[in-house]
Amino acid sequence: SALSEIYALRDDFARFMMPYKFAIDEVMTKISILREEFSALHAENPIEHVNSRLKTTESVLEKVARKGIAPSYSAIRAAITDIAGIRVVCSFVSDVYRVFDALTAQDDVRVVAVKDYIANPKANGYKSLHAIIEIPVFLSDGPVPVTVEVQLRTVAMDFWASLEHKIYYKYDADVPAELLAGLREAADVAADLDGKMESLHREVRRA
Ligand code: 0O2
Repeated sequence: SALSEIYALRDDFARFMMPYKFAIDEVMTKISILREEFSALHAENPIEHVNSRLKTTESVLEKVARKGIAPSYSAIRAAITDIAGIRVVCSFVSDVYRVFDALTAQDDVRVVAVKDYIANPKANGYKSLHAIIEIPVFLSDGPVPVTVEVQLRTVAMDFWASLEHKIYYKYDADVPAELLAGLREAADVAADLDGKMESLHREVRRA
């Protein structure tokens, strides 16, 4: 019947999403191991907090429509690289690169693309280090490569990004010019704070 076909489609999509959930679990484990090991070896923890999110079906389909992606699983898999997303918030800018290096140096992690918005901030002031990685997920009938987007940033960058996100949504992308200028200014203040904290941290370590 038509109804059972619809249920079959739903189950099919759920099966498509499943490896992304497992990939999140795997990368979260990798990050907790790094976090615990850093704490044990160096008596300091470079990671403040970690969040993960699996894109909703709604949001995957909205992106398929918006970007004009062909409605096939292989096209969606290739074009939407942030179905599995992990955000790592670090204490200092140097920690961001330290965690990035430790994660991407692992044998089973393939780096697909890196966008360094810390070295090259976006026009609005957005800063973060984005890595699209691919890891194998071992299912009952063998391994499948799965893409995960990892965003690494400092607490100050995260603070800025969460406010910017709220403002952007509030104004439905039509943000007044003064507000945009204010946000860019705030991004510079956040970067100054990161610089200051990093140098204080270095002083404390020397003492
Ligand atoms: P959400 O709700 O976090 O998932 P694309 O992902 O293809 O649309 P692009 O340019 O290839 O876009 O990816 P990019 O630049 O790596 O950025 C993707 C994600 O980074 C966004 O996901 C945000 O999480 C974050 N991001 C990028 N730019 C900004 C920004 O200017 N402000 C804030 N607050 N976050 C940003 P989503 O899907 O937009 O949102």
